[in-house]
Amino acid sequence: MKTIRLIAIFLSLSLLSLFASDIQISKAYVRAMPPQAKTSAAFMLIKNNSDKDIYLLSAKSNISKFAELHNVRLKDGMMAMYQVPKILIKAHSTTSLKSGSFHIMLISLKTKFLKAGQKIKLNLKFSNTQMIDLILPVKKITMGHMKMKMKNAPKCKACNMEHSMKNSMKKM
Ligand SMILES: [Cu+2]
Repeated sequence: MKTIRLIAIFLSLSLLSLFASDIQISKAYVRAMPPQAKTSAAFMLIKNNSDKDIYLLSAKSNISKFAELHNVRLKDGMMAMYQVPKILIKAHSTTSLKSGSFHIMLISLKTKFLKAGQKIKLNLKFSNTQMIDLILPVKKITMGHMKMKMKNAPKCKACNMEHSMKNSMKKM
């Protein structure tokens, strides 16, 4: 009984500390890549529990030389990604890092084969001085928008998949 009560206290304390932190990360993962791939990307939901806007300023990973903050835009009919200096997480809102939108680009992979089931480390730095260390699972992306692909659809450089322009436009 005593143990159970202790566990209960511990759980409620850790819940408290979760709610106390301004930034909360959920559904984080890294995209599995075929052997010899040089890049991958990390996706997640970033929630801002505070009354102030907070920016994600930088990322670092143990499996790549560089980790850049990226977004995606339509350029000359092609999905092109570009580096951004920071990613805004508005007060009391959630910013979604997802395929076809903001993402953390892992460049110059140190591992030869980033496959599903592996775990990688990611460190995130925010403008409120919060630092978050994450252990992310590597997952295969099975995307809904694969079903929506059209013939001759341009390849999205961020996710390396084809998706229909209509679908891409909606995401911009
Ligand atoms: Cu990118």
